[in-house]
Order: sequence, then structure tokens, then C-alpha cells
Amino acid sequence: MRRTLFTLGCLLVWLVSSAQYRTFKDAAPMGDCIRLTLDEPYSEGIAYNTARLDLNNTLDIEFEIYLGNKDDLGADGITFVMHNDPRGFEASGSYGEGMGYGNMGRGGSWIAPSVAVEFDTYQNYNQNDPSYDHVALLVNGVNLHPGQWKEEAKGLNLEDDQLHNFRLRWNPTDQSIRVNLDGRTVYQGKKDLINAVFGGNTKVIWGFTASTGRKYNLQYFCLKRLAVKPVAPRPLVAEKRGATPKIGAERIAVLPKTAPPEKTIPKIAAVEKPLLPTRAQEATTNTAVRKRGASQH
Ligand SMILES: [Ca+2]
Ligand SMILES: [Ca+2]
Repeated sequence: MRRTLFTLGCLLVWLVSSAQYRTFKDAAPMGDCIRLTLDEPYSEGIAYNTARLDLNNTLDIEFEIYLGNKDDLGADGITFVMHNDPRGFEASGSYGEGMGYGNMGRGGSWIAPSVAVEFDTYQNYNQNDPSYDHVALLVNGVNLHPGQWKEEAKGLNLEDDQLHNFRLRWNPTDQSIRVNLDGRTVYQGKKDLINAVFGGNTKVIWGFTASTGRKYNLQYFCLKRLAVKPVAPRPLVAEKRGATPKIGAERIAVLPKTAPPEKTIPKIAAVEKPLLPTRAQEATTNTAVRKRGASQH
């Protein structure tokens, strides 16, 4: 269990270090965040975490994403992607409406096999995009989406110069996927990712892609947290930075409130139930033993 806890701790630490991401094209570390596109036309950036995720585990991933400050003149958006593309950590799609994920015949190829969540800020009619910013689940590098999150978000503008909270949860037991944006559920469904998308493979490369086109915005993401929970009888519980440990949780890993500089990351503080008797319990037990001993003599 201690080894598992240590492994979990490592995963949490990885999230606070931008050095754990491979970036290429226009992507580059930017403090605790990673820039994906420049605030320029025809920019494209990709960032992949260096550790693969195992879809046999329950995943809970959370990031902050920034999609720019230009609405009418902004484009194109960000995708969060998990893939097993033969190009590995070099996999990319096209700029523009491809968002670095799909293939629009502008260089690159679609990333596949894959599943992605797009945060699309530019309407492309041939991709069935609505006139406002939207979120959709994409598969195998195809940007066209028959449906998207829209009903409650008409008029949604993600290019508002604000960070937006993105959370994705995956449960292999019931194959459920849930995506939240700023606390609201924007996608909820079931999909056999392991077999229907990844052909039985469970290890996937994961990260972000983004691009601009004729219109553009600065776009980046910031590291938040990752909790990986093996589907096992004794679950682990991972909490946000600075969170108060929940009473009753068997094992809790807590990160410091503020992400420290990369080279001074402290050890993860572990809170565990005491396995040995306390001093008070020992004293009581010893007294009882002495009394029993005295009465026998
Ligand atoms: Ca679009
Ligand atoms: Ca917009």
C-alpha cells in the first residue's frame, strides 16, 4: 500500500511540473502553465505528458484552460486528447479548424486512434459548429461532431480573457466519461474506450493540442491535478492542493497549497491510521497485565 501511495504521490507531483510535458511546434512552458498557441495567425502547438495513462484505472483530471481575449476575431480552440497514434509523442493534426487534432489537408494528419474533448471557439460550418463557442467529444481525429454542448450555453464565449476550469472523469467499470466546464456538466456518456477506440490497448498518451487560423488568440493550459485510482477493493483518495483530509478516508495524499518551484517540491504528506497502540493504550494494557500478574502470585 505504501508503494502504491508513493506512486500516487509521484503522479500528483508530475502535474505541478511543466517539465513533465513534451512540447512541440509553438507550444512551450510558461511558468506553471504551458502555452499552446501564439497570439498570431496560423499557430499550432502540442503538449503531451511524458507518462502514459492507463485506462484500466479510474481517472480524474483537472486543468485550467485559457482560450484568449478576442471573441469575433479569435480562433480556433483547444482539444484535450488521449491517443495511441503510431507517431507517439510526435503526433499532431492540422492548424485552423483541425485544432492540431484533425486533418484538414494543411499538413499533419489526424491523431488516431484517439478520443478528444474540443473547446471550439470558431464556427466552421463543415464541422457542424454552432455560432457560439462549444464543447464536443471527438473520436479518431474527426473534427465533425453530430452533437455538442449547446442548449444551456447559447451565446457562450470562452474567449473572455479568463481561465476556465476543465475536469474529465473516466471510470472503466461502467465505461463512463464525464466532462465539466466551470463546474457544469458539458458531456456525459458511456463509451468502451479500451476496445472500441484503442483496440484493446489500455495505455494512452495524453495532453493538449491547439491552433489558430486566419483569426487567432493566445491559448494555454495550466496544471491542476490528476488522481489515478486503481479499480481495486481498497481505494485511494487524492485531494486537491491544500484540501482538508476527509474524515474516514483510509489514505490521503495532500499537496501544498501553493505549487512550489520545481526543484523544491516537498515530499507528499501522508495521513494514515496508526497501526500501533497509542501510549495511553499501552499504559492501560500494561497496568492490566501487572494486575493480573499480581493476583496470580
Ligand atoms: Ca471550429
Ligand atoms: Ca467566442
